[in-house]
Amino acid sequence: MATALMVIASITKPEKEDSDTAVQKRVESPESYIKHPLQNRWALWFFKNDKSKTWQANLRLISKFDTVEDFWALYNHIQLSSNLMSGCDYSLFKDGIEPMWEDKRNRRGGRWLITLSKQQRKADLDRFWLETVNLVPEASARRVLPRSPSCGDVPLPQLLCLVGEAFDDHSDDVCGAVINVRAKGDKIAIWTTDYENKEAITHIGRVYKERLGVPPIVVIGYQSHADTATKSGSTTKNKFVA
Ligand code: MGP
Repeated sequence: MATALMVIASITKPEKEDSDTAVQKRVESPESYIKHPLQNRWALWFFKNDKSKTWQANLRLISKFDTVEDFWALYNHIQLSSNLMSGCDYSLFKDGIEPMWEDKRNRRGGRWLITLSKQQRKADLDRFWLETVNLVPEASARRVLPRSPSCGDVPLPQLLCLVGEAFDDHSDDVCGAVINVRAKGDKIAIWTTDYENKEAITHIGRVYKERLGVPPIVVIGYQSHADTATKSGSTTKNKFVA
């Protein structure tokens, strides 16, 4: 009997050690099961141009997220911008700010606008948008963004390894980002809260241009929403350029 017990003990003991070690390993690497929090919760909105409805009625909230992992789960679940019909938009805004001029955080704000040629839809649109939305939440990420497990084919190796604080002390000025898919040429913009905050705006514009890899010779402009909403021609005057 004693021998049988000893045999059983010697068979079962390593198993117990294995499971102890496994538990210990799990405790030692919380990175493997704790999601990476962002400092802000973000909301993704979709706009579909239905001419029978008002502009605001065409705007729909898709989902909110506040971790890096949930951002990627959402990003990998939705259509790439280049596959959307013309007239559609995605907007990614801090939770609590609606992606429209009328929101109190946008009323006195403006946007850094990237206008793309028709040819750039294929070459640049999706990677510019991914870089933009990474830049926006990343500005408030508490830690290094882990690489997306399912985005190995994203053609921008640097974008997933960027460390937070993209806009340094000026991240609070960022309200969100918008992509407009349009037959005449697509647009991507970062919206900020106050067109008089020159320091924040110029810093954000410089970092944004650099991150997108826009050549120095190409000028990007910042326009107030008030000017955009009341423009009479096809262009709005720039308050700042980068
Ligand atoms: P748009 O969708 O920003 O650009 O604005 P688009 O389609 O390229 O048109 P363009 O005028 O820049 O050449 C199109 C129209 O949508 C605007 O003229 C407004 O009528 C309406 N619109 C756009 N935005 C961002 C808002 C908004 O924030 N609030 C309201 N009320 N209407 C808006």
